[in-house]
Amino acid sequence: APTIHRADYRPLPWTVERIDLHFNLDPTATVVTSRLNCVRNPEVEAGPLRLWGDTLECLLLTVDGAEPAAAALRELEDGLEVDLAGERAVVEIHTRIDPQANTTLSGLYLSNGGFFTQCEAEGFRRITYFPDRPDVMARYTVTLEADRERCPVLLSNGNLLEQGELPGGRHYARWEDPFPKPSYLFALVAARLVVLERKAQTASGREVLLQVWVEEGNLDRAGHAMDSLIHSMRWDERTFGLELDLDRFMIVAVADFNMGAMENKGLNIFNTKYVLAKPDTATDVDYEHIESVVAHEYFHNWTGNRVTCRDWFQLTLKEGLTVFRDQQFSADMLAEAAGEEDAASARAVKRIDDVRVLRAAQFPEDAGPMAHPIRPDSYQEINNFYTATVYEKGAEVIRMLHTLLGTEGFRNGMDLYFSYHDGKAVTCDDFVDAMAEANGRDLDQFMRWYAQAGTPRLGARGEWNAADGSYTLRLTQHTPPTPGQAEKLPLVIPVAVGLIAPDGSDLPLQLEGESQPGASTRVLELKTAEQRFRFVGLSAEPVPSLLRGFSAPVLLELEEDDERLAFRMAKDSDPCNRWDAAQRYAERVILALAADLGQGRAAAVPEAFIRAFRSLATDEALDPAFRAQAAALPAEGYLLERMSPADPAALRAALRLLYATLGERLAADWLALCERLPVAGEYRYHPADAGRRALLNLALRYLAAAGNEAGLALARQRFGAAGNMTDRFGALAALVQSASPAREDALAAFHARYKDDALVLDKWFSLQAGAWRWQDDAPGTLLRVKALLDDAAFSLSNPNKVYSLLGTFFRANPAEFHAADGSGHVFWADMVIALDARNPQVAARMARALENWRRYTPALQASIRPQLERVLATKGLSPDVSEVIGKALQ
Ligand code: B3K
Ligand code: ZN
Repeated sequence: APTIHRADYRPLPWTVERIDLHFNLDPTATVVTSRLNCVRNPEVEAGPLRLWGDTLECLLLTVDGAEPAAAALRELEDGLEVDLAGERAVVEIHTRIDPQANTTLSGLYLSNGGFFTQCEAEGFRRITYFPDRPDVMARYTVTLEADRERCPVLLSNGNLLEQGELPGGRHYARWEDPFPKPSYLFALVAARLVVLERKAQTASGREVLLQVWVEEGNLDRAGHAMDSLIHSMRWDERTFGLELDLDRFMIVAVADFNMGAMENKGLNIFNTKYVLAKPDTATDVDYEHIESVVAHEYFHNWTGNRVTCRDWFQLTLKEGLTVFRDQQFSADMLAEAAGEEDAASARAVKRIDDVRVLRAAQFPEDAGPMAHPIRPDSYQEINNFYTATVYEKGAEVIRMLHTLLGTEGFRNGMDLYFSYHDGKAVTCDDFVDAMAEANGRDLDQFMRWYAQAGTPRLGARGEWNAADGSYTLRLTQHTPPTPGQAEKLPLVIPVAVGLIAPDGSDLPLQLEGESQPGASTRVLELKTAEQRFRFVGLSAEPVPSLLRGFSAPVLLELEEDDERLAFRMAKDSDPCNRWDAAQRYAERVILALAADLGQGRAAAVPEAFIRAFRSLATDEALDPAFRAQAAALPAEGYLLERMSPADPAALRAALRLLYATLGERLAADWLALCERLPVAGEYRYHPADAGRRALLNLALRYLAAAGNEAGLALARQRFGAAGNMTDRFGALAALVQSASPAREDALAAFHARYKDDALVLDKWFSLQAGAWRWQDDAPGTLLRVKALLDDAAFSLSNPNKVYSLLGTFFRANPAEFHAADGSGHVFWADMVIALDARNPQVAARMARALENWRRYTPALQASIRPQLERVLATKGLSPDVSEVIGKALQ
């Protein structure tokens, strides 16, 4: 596939002011009529109207009512070109499409008999010919016509103008969106659905209608999404002064969906996974995700829709910013629920979640063949760039701006951004310029965060001068080379620092040249390759606590011995760094165990680590949610990244040993926790309760891993008696991740209970795909995964099923996936090829599971390479998969 470059962006000579769409919906032959009011862009050199189209059958095209001369209409590989005269023209196009044959879930497709659309990034061109670029913002009117039986509900963006009956059992609805929008935000839904609705008032007193549309039988699972929507509205009004701009806001749940959700103007379409929840079917984590995805899509209404991206290279303009906004929202929701006393801990727990995702998903991406800046310079397939880098690292970049400018400065920058760019399609520079102008700051060097790929290394060394009570912190930075970027320039890195006294208290910080000490955490700005900061007036040698709150998306390289890590685990006043000290200590222990076990040497968990771990996990002064974070080991994906060469089998052996040791040595503590933590009364989604459930389930997990009889009995008992999914699933997960034969009965009982519930079955598939081997002679997980492919509830056509079974196996079970006989790699290639024929986006996601293959042991590389080559040689391979594999093999 050809490579598209950011530098090649040119505005189009013709844009569209209004579009009038008419859909005659039919499962196999939908006719789309489109009338475009085209306007010449006076600022651009004259040229034809460019229309993109993909898998369309063109029935008719007229310009101002007449068919154009043959020479004025040219067919291109990916669409059409039409010569237009003058300043304005009306172009009418009729196309026929086949929604039923559309298995890509991009464009117009069928799910459970209903019609749904997904247009971002380039799905609209699969519906009709159009200048399908985000910088073409048009006003839409849409008429939907469909069979009344099959599709009693007809929805599109904006406001409903009219609806009525038609002959032949058909009916219609006409919608109008008052705001100009790019085509990627178009949506329609025509299906058999029921609605939960509420009226709400906006801050300025306008009444708005809020709707959550779901399939019949799911109304009792729509309440949490509705509550989340209302909370999101209130938060955006309060935090950024941003109000809902439409009279009606709809969320629709659909079972077949490539991603989490989509922010179409006024008509958000969601994967059912991020809408439906009731205590019996959804875990605390599901509730949390629903709240944050609903918020994310709602926040896009301003950051993405009102102000959109000029081109797809600017994707992080809306995604990084909107992820940052949803992270802040979730932290505020948690803090509010926790109450004043526990608010800081609640925020830290959320921040730790964010950091975990970044380290487990984004750091490996940034170290592999797909590494790219948050604003990429080129791509072959834009759908491959909805990445952890664009989203999560993008959010970290926005967070650094927030840190550097302060809450008020950031808000002023946002206000200025909207005042300049509302209704426009803009670039990341426009955003940062507004921040700079509103704050009177020069952010030119900061822009390098948008341009450079790779995880920067932050080096730190402290020097204590007892004679004058000063401590000099020497900070260095260095970003390793990434594909296409050998040299990197120094970044602006905000480093939040604290200095801890020997008794564990924070020392007041006074930099050389300052007249008096200030706060106990302050943000240093590292701007060059190396910089020194001298703290004065100290009475004793401090222990530095760096990057508090994870103030920058970097890898901190600081030499700390075990005692110092244990000290910070126990004393650091910054909860994120307390957690991080525990992670670093665990990482060190695990990698040492893996090295020993990999070499066939005897290995044992150091006593000092067990002691430090135990004090933290059992510290009753700490909130259970935080202890659950502190007691959870670093993600396997992150650890593999820290291992050279990556040896999944040795890593797994180390983790098994560590789980079993911690389970056994702390058995009495875990059992005591299981007595103390159960939440009485009816289930409610509340962070305090969720924290207790999380810690209890983790305790069960350690006990089960150790084969502790009392623990296993408790897991069985809690599984049987559970009153909600969090308890039931937690107990089941503990059983599945153990050598206990009880896991099979429990899995069967779980299946029997939920056999008709697609979302719960996803959990059942995923648990089995993620299962470790707890006995060396047990059959490999691959056998189970293969058998589950034939399960009646499984389907390669449903992304949720693919992600649960195959995604979990390929991405979250490295030791089983990379079994030494190479069977996992052959299976991976078979699956990627099979998926690619149906749904390239889903296939590409699975394909990415092997992109970092060069980091593995030589034996694994030798087994992986032929499979990569086999996939690449497949006839008709999509650009999606071919970009991923091509880059992996480069
Ligand atoms: N903007 C969509 C993602 C679309 C992905 C297209 N392959 C969801 C979101 O980020 O909110
Ligand atoms: Zn988004």
